[in-house]
Amino acid sequence: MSHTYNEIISQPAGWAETAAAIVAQTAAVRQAWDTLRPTNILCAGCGSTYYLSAVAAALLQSETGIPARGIPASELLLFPELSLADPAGTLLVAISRSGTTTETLLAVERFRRAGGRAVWAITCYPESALAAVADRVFVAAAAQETSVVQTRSFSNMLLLAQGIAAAIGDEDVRLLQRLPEMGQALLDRVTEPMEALGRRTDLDRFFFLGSGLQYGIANEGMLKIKEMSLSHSETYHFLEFRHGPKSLVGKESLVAGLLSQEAYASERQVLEEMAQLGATILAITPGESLDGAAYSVSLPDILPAWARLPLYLIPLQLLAYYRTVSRNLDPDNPRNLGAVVFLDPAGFRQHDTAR
Ligand code: F1P
Repeated sequence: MSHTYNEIISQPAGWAETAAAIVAQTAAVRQAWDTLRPTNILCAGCGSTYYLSAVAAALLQSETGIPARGIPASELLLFPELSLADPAGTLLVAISRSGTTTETLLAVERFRRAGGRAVWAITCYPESALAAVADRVFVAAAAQETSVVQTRSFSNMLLLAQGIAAAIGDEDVRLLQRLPEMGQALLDRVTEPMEALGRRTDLDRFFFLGSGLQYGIANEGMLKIKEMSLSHSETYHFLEFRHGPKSLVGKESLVAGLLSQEAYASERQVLEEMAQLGATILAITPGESLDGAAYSVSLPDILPAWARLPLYLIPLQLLAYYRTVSRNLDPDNPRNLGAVVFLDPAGFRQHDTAR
């Protein structure tokens, strides 16, 4: 089997290691936060780790009540005035699997030059350039992967972000240690239906809907099926989908909804309307399966919303993987992509003096 497949199915084992590591750091994280007391938080990454930054920011704002934003590292690098309101009061959480992506490293430099308060890094590589320039480093070493596309690296770095937010918010961080068992049960339960869905040759347009904490995860699902299987895919907040994008929905469409408990009724309504327009529905929902959805994956609802997030990734990764192999593509070697985007820093020097 491919590296990608092995990395997807190995996630529960890695989650056990990562969850134990972040639980052990709970007191240290609380103390570091209490010392820092930032007025706002910026989370930044690229591609998958930009989407992870969106989840991390939502988690941190919900747990701290402090304004938190998730942005592409390139936005902080090129337009710092649009994201840096109070550098001296800002905590930057820089997220990078490799810890070597040029935009992310230059964004940290730009943040420091603007007088940024502190940099916390989330990465899979403790010896990386990003780790070297951060004030505090959170490492998911168990999640290092051979594949270009992120799967277990994403979910393990997500676990770190969850643990950090939960520690600051005085949540029971140990709940994260329930995920490995739940993740394995989910892999066992959904592999077959996701393979069947991935092999559907009548579907060629993919929409991923997520709101609140799920929006960043929906984006990651969109990117997985795009990067691996070369499929047209888009992401929207649930209710935003009605405001124009649904014009594209038809019988060739899959609409994958990552439902929440808080907005369940409103989100389910959108999926029911899209089914009426001919779409095939994949509903990933906390608690009971969604009646009427062609494919429904129920997640354990005994975990709170902040803790269950990695479980949404399992069906989305499997769907992308099986569509890729059904199209005789190699998930380990996605077209046009490399594992890390390296750029010439000299090309950004003009931004050093400006502003
Ligand atoms: C980020 C990145 C993404 C891309 C893919 C591979 O690298 O290159 O741009 O979407 O997921 O990872 P990193 O900064 O997280 O190492």
